[in-house]
Amino acid sequence: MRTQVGIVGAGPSGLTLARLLELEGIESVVLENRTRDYCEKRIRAGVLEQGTVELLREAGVGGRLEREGIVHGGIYLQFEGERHHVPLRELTGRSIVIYGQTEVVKDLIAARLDSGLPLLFEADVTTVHDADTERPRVRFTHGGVEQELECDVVAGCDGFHGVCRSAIPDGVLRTFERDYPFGWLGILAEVEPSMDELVYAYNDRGFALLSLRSPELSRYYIQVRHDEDPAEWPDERVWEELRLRTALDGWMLEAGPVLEKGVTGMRSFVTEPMQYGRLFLAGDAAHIVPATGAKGLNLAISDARILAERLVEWYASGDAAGLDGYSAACLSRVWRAEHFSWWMTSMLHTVEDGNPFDRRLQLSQLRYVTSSRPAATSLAENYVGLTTL
Ligand code: FAS
Ligand code: PHB
Repeated sequence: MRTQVGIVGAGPSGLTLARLLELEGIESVVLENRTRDYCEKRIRAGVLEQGTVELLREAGVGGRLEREGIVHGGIYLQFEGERHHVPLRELTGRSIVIYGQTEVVKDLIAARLDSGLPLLFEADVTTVHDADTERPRVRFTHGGVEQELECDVVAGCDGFHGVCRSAIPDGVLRTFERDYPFGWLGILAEVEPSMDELVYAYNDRGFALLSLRSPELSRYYIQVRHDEDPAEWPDERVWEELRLRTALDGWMLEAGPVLEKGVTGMRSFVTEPMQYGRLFLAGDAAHIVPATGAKGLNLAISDARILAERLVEWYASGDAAGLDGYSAACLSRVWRAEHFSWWMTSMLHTVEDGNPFDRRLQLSQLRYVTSSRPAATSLAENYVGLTTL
């Protein structure tokens, strides 16, 4: 089998890249080791930056997003019994759209299949060979048969646990990481959201986040230990803890049937460079951010946009300068998102047996960012996504 661009992974980065290349007449094959159903049901992100929405619309996959996406002009930071509005649109002229990653993936898969272009599910990539030659090759098994895809270029869009990053020889990559002593227990509940916009709550008991997926579906999180067992959190306990952490005079969180529950770890991770020869890493394969800043999905799609632009330029002109600069072009945005995600996480999460000095710093930061317009603007422009970097 042969193609121009071999894409490993049918998550947001791989599917967006495939779509953008298709629009420019560049061939690709997408290899995904899970089933379509698994990919479409994997609950992850929920917040799209305005730039992400515009890209999906321009790529011709934004129809349902336009109809069903919920536009928000702000978020709330809650602490010391008060809920403070951060007016994102007023401060930056930009807003966010609430639209689940599951829906983005469904729309991109549907477009790919409608185009009749190759997207192989249950195709497990085992290795990437000769990435430092002009004929890199991807080995995978599909239907129990060992196969090989010869490409001009391989896009490693296979997430943090994929195989593409490890195809780069030792000594080439530098990794930078930070683990956090906590994670998030998230629930998807069949109940009308109890708030009009997202609420990030700082509380002595731990962080809580109130988000949503639709007017009928709420998406709520509480900070837990990084190795917490969801089995220790029956629904009643989750609702009680959510209420304790987000209590407000005259307001009550409405409970409802829990459809899904899971614990997500928190990690900051970057690998540099994001390329080796003809292998280019995009999305979680190259970087991970704690979800507090709502950046992971948006970064993945941003990488895909940058890689697509440079591949189009290379195929059109033969000039590899753009491709050679892919990693540097991504990393400035990646590190900005890493810092913002770390900053939001550090400001909002309590540490068990933490130093009281640190808690005073957190409260001071929260009071400052909700009382100073320049400080609130800085948070807002990072949250809605920086247009220039
Ligand atoms: P993905 O991990 O989405 O996709 C990689 C794909 O490659 C997967 O489909 C995988 O099956 C496939 N693959 C892996 N190995 C392969 C192999 N060997 N062969 C073939 N295919 C292979 N971000 C936010 O902004 N907000 C959130 O609330 C949020 N919550 C998250 C919760 C969880 C549990 C996780 C894990 C992540 C969360 N994220 C969140 C981050 C998440 O949205 C990622 O940033 C986003 O999925 C990145 O997209 P991709 O880079 O495409 O990687
Ligand atoms: C979500 O809706 O899943 C969500 C929203 C904002 C975040 C993280 C997750 O910061």
